Amino acid sequence: MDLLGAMALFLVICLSCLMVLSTWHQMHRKSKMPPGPTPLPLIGNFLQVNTSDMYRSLMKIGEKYGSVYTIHLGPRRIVVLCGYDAVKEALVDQGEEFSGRGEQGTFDWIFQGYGVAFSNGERAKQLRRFSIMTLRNFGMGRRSIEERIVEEAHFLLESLRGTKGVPFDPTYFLSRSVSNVISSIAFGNRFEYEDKEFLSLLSMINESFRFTATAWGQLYDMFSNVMQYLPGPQHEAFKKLLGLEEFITRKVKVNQETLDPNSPRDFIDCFLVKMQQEKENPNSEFSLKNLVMTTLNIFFAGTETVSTTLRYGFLLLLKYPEIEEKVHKEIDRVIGQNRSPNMDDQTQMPYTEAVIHEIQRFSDMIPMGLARRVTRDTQFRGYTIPKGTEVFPVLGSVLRDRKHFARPEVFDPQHFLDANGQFKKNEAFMPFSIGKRYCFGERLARMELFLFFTSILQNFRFKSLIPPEEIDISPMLVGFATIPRFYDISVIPR
Ligand code: D3G
Repeated sequence: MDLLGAMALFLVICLSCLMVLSTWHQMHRKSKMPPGPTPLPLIGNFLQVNTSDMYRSLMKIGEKYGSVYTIHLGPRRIVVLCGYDAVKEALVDQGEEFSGRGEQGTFDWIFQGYGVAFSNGERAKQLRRFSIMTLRNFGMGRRSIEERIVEEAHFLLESLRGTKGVPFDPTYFLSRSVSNVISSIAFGNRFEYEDKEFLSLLSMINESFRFTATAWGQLYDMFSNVMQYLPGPQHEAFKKLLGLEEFITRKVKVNQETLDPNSPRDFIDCFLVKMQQEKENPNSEFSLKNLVMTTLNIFFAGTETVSTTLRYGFLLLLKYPEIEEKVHKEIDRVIGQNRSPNMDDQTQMPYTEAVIHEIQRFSDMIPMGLARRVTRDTQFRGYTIPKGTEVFPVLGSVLRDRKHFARPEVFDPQHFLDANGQFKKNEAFMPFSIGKRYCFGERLARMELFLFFTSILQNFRFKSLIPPEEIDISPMLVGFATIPRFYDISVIPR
């Protein structure tokens, strides 16, 4: 054997040893991971899940492996947490370790790790702190957010009156009003309901949100690294997200040209001022890219989640007119017909509060939560989860936890009422998630739900085209989001 041959042989032996060692190392590490179905190379546990019903697939696998298990969705290795105990122990008791953000393929395509919602580390921290403070300041400003919602509710009532009892799809009636609240904060102004650009933005949001709930969207979340280069409906969703980004980029330019640092008009202005203040700080995350992406996060999340919840809620009231009737009674008793609802009414209206909570519980807006990631090697329930591993806090499994809700599959406001008809809190109510990355729009969202809901029901009763028995309240799509079926409703002045 010549020298070259000997060296080649030596190299092959070295490489083989390395491979054996690394496999052993991986298996050793894996053995401390939570158990789970054995993955195939490249596709992981793809064959064990149904992309048109990921939530149920995950729950089924949980029945076999327990409430904490490991699954491979394509190349993604994910620790799945089911039920109140597991989710709470991870996200709250070990809050810091579970505070990283995981992947969200469809949205990552545009965000690329920028913006407050889909970022990690120092970036997420700085942007979150700033966003919370700025939203709070707007709430305490000369015109509080509550007043803004009450005013917007009047525009909504007027538009509903305009339907004159004729049945309609409520989707954009609701999203225009909900979106105008966050638009006032983000852009300093509301849109006219007939504004063509506004309607086009709302359809971009609505349709890209729906895409995340489809089987194709779920498939994309597994195989985004390949599918981003292949043709398919994901590119329609991307186009819509790009349209939203372009709109916000234009808004930012206009604000830059007209900025008065002494009187910021909106979220964008506040961010621009912060950029100025931090321009000498090399660790600052206050960049144009983060401004556009954070504004897009707030605009998107502030529009679609609340309006989809309201849309699902009205479908549920069409199904259960006796529940609608009880809400009417409480509104008449507490608010009457001569003034608008306000947030002080909330504590006086336990039944309405219970109904709104039950709508949020039942509609389960983000069933698998936004994916998290452990920020360091993490000990959890006797397992070791390596730094960077993704985590699904399955919020739907908490909202339907048998230990916390008597009839989890049934829409029943009693879930939030005690024997005396008083509002009863439930620790497993966490549609906004919990822990370090819980939804910071929660307060705003709950104000909007209460004020829009009570304003509409103070002024209208609902009429269905089909008898309640025939209304299907099961979701049309469940993926990243839960999407209710299409329906028409007519609203009759009371
Ligand atoms: C979607 C797109 C951009 N930024 C945020 C979202 C989103 C959807 C649902 C939630 O965030 C959770 N609040």
